[in-house]
Amino acid sequence: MSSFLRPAKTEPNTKTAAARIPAQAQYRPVSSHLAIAPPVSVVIPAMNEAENLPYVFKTLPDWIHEVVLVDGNSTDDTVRVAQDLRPDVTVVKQRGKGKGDALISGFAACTGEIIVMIDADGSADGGEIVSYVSALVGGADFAKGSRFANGGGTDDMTPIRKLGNRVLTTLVNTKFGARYTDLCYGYNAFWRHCLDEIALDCAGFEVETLMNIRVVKAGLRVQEIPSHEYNRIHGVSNLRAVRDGIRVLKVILRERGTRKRAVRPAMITGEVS
Ligand SMILES: Nc1nc2c(ncn2[C@@H]2O[C@H](COP(=O)(O)OP(=O)(O)OP(=O)(O)O)[C@@H](O)[C@H]2O)c(=O)[nH]1
Ligand SMILES: [Mg+2]
Repeated sequence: MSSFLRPAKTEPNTKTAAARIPAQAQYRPVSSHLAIAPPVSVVIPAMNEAENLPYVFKTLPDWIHEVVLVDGNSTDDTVRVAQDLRPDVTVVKQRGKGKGDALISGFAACTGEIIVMIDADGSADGGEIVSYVSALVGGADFAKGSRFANGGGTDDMTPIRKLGNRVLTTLVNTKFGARYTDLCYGYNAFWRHCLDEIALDCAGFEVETLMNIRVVKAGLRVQEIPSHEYNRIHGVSNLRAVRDGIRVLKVILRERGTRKRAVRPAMITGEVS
């Protein structure tokens, strides 16, 4: 049997995620339990993560289409280690500064239909990618990781960060009519068409918040995926709770609270907005 399968024919309803996939897309089997998957690009922002990359790359499924590593002008061996581990890795040299700037550059370099964003510090398990992809193939536009949905968890967050995240999550839910359980989390996946609808324009750690707000405002279908965040393996966090919390708050206050609701063809189990 060919390892490439054509997607099943869908009704010509442009509101469904499946209807937005190019007809010529070629799908690869994932496992005996999940038949097909569109090409999946994994974007990894990395700044001085050479010691962590072996752990991260080891967890990535072998059926992904490509890995795009966005190097934040690392002064260690981040790029060389990535290329040694995976000779086919696409390395993007970041021009500006910050995680948001890195992700925007990385997304632009992706050639897959589905884009997964995952940190390089060893806190995320690439084995969860199949859950994200399943949600997207099942009809969601945006699969959003959550450490606080049933089945999720975190070893990494301090009580003060949990409190800050909860307050900011509540603020976004109230202002934008979302039902998120986790706002500031870097493990998410989406169909590439989402990029046109959310037009990202931020530089720092507020990027996830901006994405989460704009997907709701655009009326996209969001499904939360329970995810476990492990401790960073080596090195120290680049996040500063107060500085970056204020940046997140500014984004929330700056974005208008009006929502453009799309007509939905069907409800999805676990849908949150
Ligand atoms: N390319 C690039 N990557 C960055 C930049 N800032 C952070 N990153 C990466 O973004 C990911 C998340 O950054 P972390 O410093 O772990 O911050 P965090 O995960 O939000 O915070 P912790 O939970 O404390 O680890 C890591 O893979 C970093 O290497 C940057 O300016 N450029
Ligand atoms: Mg981290």
